[in-house]
Amino acid sequence: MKTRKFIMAVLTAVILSTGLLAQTQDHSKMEAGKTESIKVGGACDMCKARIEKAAKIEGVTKAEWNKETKILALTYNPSAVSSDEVQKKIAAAGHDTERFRADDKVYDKLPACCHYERMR
Ligand SMILES: [Cu+2]
Repeated sequence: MKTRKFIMAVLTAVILSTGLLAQTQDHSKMEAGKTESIKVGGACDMCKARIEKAAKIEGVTKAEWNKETKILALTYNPSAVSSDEVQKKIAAAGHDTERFRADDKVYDKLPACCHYERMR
């Protein structure tokens, strides 16, 4: 009888933990995802690397900038970070975004190949 009780206890524990796990996964899925397309000024592959590096702050799960369209595909957790915060970081790295203009001093220091057409 003791063994049977033990087995029941183990089974209950397994079922409970599976349930908890499933919940956690759903939860993270819900929080993982706001995706936005943001226009960011840039010119070359060095810009791409710089923009994406600057955008990848905490709460950002994906940042991919397209050299041709100048669009940054940004996926982030809205409860951890805002689009503005990310855009400020990008502007601080020398790249104009839809909402923030990069500091001229920072822009001037970029390599010549990175001197894109200013957006604002
Ligand atoms: Cu560049």
